[in-house]
Amino acid sequence: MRQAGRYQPEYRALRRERTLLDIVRDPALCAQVTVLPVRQLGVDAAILFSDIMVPLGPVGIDYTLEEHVGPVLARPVRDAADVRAIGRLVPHRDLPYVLESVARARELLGPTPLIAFAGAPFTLASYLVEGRPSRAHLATKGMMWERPALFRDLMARLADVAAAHLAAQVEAGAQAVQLFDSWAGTLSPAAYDEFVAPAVSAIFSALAPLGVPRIAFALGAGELLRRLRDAGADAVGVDWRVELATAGERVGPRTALQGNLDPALLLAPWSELERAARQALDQGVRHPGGFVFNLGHGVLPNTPPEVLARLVSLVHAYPVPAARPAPRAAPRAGDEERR
Ligand code: 1CP
Repeated sequence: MRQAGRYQPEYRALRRERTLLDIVRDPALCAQVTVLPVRQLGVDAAILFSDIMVPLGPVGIDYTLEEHVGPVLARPVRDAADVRAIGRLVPHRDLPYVLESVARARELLGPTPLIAFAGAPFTLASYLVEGRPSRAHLATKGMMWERPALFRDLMARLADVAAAHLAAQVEAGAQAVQLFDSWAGTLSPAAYDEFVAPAVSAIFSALAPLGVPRIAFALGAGELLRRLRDAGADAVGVDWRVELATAGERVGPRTALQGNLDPALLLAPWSELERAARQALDQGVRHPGGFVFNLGHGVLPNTPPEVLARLVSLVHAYPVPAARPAPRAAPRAGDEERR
């Protein structure tokens, strides 16, 4: 989830001098910002400091990240000419600073893994078509229903951008990828299947040969968990609207779970936070597909960093039951002779 950000006094101080995109374009600084939460909180992995909009500038989208708002476009993507103007991403040419940041962060992190991320096609499309953050995504859904072929073209172009961006980050050293489909939960399952799942599958298929874990996160998308698995996710992010035990039943034993603490609990009395964290751990560690303790969405800006650090210690102190021996693999041809 978002690990670096406004809850950190150091980040706020840095942002008084530099914009978010200044930080992203300065690999030495970006690597430091990426590593800071690992050093301060003791979390077990870093996520590269960036934003889902970063690969869209080079493919022709003119946007700004507005203070306290988010991505705002100079001109929303509304018609066929706008969609066709979205080009292909060539990461080594277009985003050399991101690849350099990955390499530098890896050097600073030592054995701690680095997660690369990208925005998923529907979530990116919602910023592009609405032109700014939106709750109802009406213009985006409007394009989907009124101009389905155009919308599918948009999804396919954004899938190409995300796949190229993620693959290049893995080649530069990232050890896992996370696809953020923050707004897919606003879709009906039928609309997701028809318009979005093919694009998400294309991304995960393109990444399969790289052999890194592929994590899919969608907010408010309990009904989509199985679909994220079917699109090729090795792990699914779960938010607090679905219990981890239920999420585990939905995805089955071969897909890992990640989540699912409500970030608002970090502002609650410690006893409440502890109770909810233990409940997540109790359920998560029983899931045979594996479990990554995490928040159900990004850290809220008014979160006290020391509460996050205390939560990390609680998770690390939790007694994880010894892994059950893996079921015996079926004998393979040739096993008999070797015995
Ligand atoms: O270090 C890290 O943890 C990486 C931080 C990170 C991530 C994972 C940032 C920096 N952005 C993102 C991804 C991102 N960006 C998502 C997907 C994850 C999620 O659902 O939270 C989304 C939807 C965005 C778009 C975006 N960028 C918003 C949300 C707007 C909305 O629709 O509500 C905002 C506010 C931004 C700006 C931004 N990006 C990142 C930060 C820390 C900030 C805010 C603070 C700042 O401007 O410095």
